[in-house]
Amino acid sequence: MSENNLNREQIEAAAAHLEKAELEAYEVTKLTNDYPEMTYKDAFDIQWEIRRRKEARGTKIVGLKMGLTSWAKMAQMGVEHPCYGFLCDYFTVPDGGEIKTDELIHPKIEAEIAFVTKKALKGPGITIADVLAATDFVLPAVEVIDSRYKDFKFDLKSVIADNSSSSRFITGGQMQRVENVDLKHFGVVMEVNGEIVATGAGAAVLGHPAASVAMLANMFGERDEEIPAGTFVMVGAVTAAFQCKKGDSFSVRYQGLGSISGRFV
Ligand code: OOG
Ligand code: MG
Repeated sequence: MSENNLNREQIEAAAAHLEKAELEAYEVTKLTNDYPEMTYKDAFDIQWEIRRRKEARGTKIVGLKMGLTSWAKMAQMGVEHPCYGFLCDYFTVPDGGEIKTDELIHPKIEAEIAFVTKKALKGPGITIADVLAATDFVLPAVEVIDSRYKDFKFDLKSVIADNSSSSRFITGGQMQRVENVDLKHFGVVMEVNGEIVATGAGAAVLGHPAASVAMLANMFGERDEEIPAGTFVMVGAVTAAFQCKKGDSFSVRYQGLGSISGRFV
């Protein structure tokens, strides 16, 4: 992995700046405008510093996510490599629940699938097979992303520093053992206000959703971190994300895995 160009003070200042924008729901310019020299290592260090700040205040980390793992998402955002982020206790919204639009900037919803691990995974060298063997069960998830950047526009380093736009998520539907789901072929239908806005299949995520968890374990390995047993991991949106506004309701149906719904209030 690349080295740092930013010093510790700059990393802490950038983390405080982005976290404030998240907590108070306002837009900022993308971080590479402020720090053109920042490296990927700096970007990840800023994300991990945001995580450290939250944990120090008692926030619990309840899972991890991959982002930009489908061509639909990479094309939509103009970014050509996946990224990861962490999920906090206060990000959770119950299935069928309400998302408070005023707490967010310009939210979009994403249809995802999540893995729950039963064994630790640590790269390098983690494969789809390792992930399947380490998976307790899979279940549907909907992510609400909310980039802190103006007009939802960014580059890869900026989005990594901003915890990969993580904001809210819903999980529910039917859990399944991996051997009972055709992970590549299962279909997903996303509806907003009763109209279908996107459809997709599991294979849209890096060819196989488990490849996303493997990539996460390998990226974590570069920092000497592991994905602990019992971790909830969202693999990234199967389709392009869909922008929602106050009053919108949505429902995502997952072939053989039930559905998830919610409402922006
Ligand atoms: C980055 C996060 C993308 C996904 O599932 O692809 C993401 C973004 O598009 O803002 O969570
Ligand atoms: Mg996502």
